[in-house]
Amino acid sequence: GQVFHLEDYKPTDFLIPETHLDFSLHPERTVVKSTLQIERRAGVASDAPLILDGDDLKLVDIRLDGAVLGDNAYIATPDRLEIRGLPENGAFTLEITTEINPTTNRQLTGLYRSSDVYCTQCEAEGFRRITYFLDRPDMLSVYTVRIEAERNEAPLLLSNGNPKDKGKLTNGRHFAVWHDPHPKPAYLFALVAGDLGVITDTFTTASGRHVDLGIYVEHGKEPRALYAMDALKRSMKWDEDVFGREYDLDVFNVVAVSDFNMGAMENKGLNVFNDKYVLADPDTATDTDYAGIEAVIAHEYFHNWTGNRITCRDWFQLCLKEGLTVYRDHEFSADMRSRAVKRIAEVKGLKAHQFPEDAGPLAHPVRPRQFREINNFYTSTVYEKGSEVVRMIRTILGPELFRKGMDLYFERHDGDAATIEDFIKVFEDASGEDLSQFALWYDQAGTPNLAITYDYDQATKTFEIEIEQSLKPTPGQTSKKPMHIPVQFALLGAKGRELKPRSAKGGLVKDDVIHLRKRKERFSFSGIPERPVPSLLRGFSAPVTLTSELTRTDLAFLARNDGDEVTRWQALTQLLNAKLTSNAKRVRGGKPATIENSSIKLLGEIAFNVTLDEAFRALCLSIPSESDIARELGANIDPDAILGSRDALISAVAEAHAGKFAQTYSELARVGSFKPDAAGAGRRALRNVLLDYLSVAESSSKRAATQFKNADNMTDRAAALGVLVQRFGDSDATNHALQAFEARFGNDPLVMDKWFVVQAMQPGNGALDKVRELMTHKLFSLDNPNRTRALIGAFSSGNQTGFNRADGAGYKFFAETILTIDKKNPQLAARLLTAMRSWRSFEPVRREHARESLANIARETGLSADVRDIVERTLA
Ligand code: HT7
Ligand code: ZN
Repeated sequence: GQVFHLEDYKPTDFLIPETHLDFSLHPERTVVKSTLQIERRAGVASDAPLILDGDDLKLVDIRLDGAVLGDNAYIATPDRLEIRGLPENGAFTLEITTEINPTTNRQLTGLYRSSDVYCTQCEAEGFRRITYFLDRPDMLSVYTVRIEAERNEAPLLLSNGNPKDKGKLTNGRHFAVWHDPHPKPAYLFALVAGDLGVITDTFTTASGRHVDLGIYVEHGKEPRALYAMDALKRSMKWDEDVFGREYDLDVFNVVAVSDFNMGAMENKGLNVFNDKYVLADPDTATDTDYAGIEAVIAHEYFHNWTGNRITCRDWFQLCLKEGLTVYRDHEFSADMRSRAVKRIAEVKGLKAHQFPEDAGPLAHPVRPRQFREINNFYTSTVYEKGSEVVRMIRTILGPELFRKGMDLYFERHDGDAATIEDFIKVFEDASGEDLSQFALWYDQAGTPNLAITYDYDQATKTFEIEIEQSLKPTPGQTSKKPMHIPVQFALLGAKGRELKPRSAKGGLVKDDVIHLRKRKERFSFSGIPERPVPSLLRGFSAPVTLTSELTRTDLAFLARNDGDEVTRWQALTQLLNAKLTSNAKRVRGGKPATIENSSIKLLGEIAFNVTLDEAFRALCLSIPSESDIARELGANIDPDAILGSRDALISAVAEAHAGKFAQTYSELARVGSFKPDAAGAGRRALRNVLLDYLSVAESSSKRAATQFKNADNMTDRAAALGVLVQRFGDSDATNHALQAFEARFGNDPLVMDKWFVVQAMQPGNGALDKVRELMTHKLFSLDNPNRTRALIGAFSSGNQTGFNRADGAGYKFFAETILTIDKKNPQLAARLLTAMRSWRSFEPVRREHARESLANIARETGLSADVRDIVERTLA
């Protein structure tokens, strides 16, 4: 396939200042008439052809300035429309009519149908599946859209911008006209038509603009959209308060659909959502679901400024809108909930998803410089590491200069299709700082490691920290330059008291931030009265790994005393990981795991420390997952040995503290009625980790079965079901609970996804047959991304032992399934396949099975560009 390069960027020869679209909707034969006002750019030769993008299109009619074009004036293929002999003066009107079939469109890009609702997904290159166009993000146009459809089939007709007109037609049809005054790229175009229920509300902006809000969902599900509406209003207010950004249209609509490739889409004034990120009530949604809805509603809303008003010049700049918008939604959630707990969750997510991406064959820079398939670059690196890069700018400049830079960005680039260079420049201009070295974060792939050594001199009361940064080669990048890495820190004395240095020498230190800029640097702090324990990378101030000389005693000290919860949690995790990895090696070598009392004692202290936030205690008590341990090991991974090591630690902790765990578990039950707030979620999280420990200590499914039966909310119900399946496999208690869940929620596919996930995660060799069996369940379908992710995605990326079977049967099944999915939905297939990116880290037997299954996929002739790109890079 073709490779696209950042260096090759060239502006278009033509502009399309105005776009009129006229849709005549029909399930199989939708007719789209597009009327484009086109202008040749100054300086472009008058004989330059106009070449428009298409994808799988059927051209019905084409006219230039009202006259039908002769056959030799243009060349049309399904993927391209080329027109020559354009008017000398370079300004003309082009009318293009295409016919498309939304019903057979199972890729879920372009115009498709989801449960009889017509909807669109145009990012990144879906608009070209609707009509021929200059389908690239720097082609901004003002859109007017007329939609016509059967009144019965589609009483609701929505598009971007403000409603302008509507009316009845003959033959049971009707129409609506929408106008969006803000010029936008085609990827932000949206249309929704169908029969949906709605909840409405209003928001008045700081300057007094009255905005009508609507959230559209399947009839009967309206009450489940109330939380999303609340989150939307809070997001609108927060963006005004924190970034000074107001909404700019008369309406803001959100539509939930059940077939969607990703989480949601920020189309101007008409966000389209995966219903998973809209629908919630206590009975059907967990605390995690509520937090996800709040975050995604905010994320898509925040795109209105970071993405829509200021968009990307080209797709290489994707992190310009995604990294920044993730940063903004993280900050929003931190303000809505507990900041420290939110930050730890982000760090866990980054380490679980982005670090392995950066360490494997799919590693790429936050701003890639080349791609074959842009859909494969909606990655954790672009999104989450992209957000970390923005956070580091704030850490380096401080909050005031960061805000000044953001204000300048909005002022200078409103209405632009911008680049990362533009973004960095506003912060340089606002602060006077040189960020050229910092900009390497956008270009160099891989996770830097900081190797740290310390030296304390009692005589001079001086503490020295030496840091050496290193970055391993990644695909296409063999040598790396030193980066500017902000390391937030404190020096802790007895009981965690912060010791303030009298002065700092050596490398640059400003306030509580060490600015590491050389490959190796020494930082020397004077006036330190006692040997301190350094608390480094506070707040996880940079996406790096640390290798430090801290002893187990130092780590335990930090886990007990650090005033920064992130480093506190990090120290505990490091202690546990050391044990878990060494035990995994022992178990693989046929030796029993060993656990020392100090870790058990430490975990107990945290569990029962009522001065700590319950959510934080829950995070600390959640032993690193099997994939966390695998990542720490890095090579020669044996998932069965890892499970053995992990279970040994859980059993030891559970047995040591069973009595007090039981007491705390009971105390936490008195929480009153369900509220999806941070405090309630924290209590439930703690209680549910304790449920797992207690079930292990008591060797009984009774407690989990009782919690399952009595739960008045989905968080507690799903957690109990998880414990039953994970700990008590095919027991009567487990089967009984699974049947009860199905009997109650069997008509609600979104809720049943939890039932698919929990079974796909059942540890051990039995999971594969279970997954095969569940694929025949009446609710299961490979056509639906949520179902597919729930079963195939959870199995392949969440079930370490079940998927990575030593006999390779998990990989073989997965490869076959990927090929089936690829024929329907290449984006989904490619994304699922990334579950195999760390195949080289396994022990030799599994590694060989994995390689063989990947090679089988690669050998297939009819592969999509999406899957071919992933499989070839994974094997390279
Ligand atoms: N900007 C949106 C990305 C997206 C997407 C990309 C490719 C294919 C389908 C898609 N659906 C949504 C989502 C976001 O980051 O807000
Ligand atoms: Zn986004």
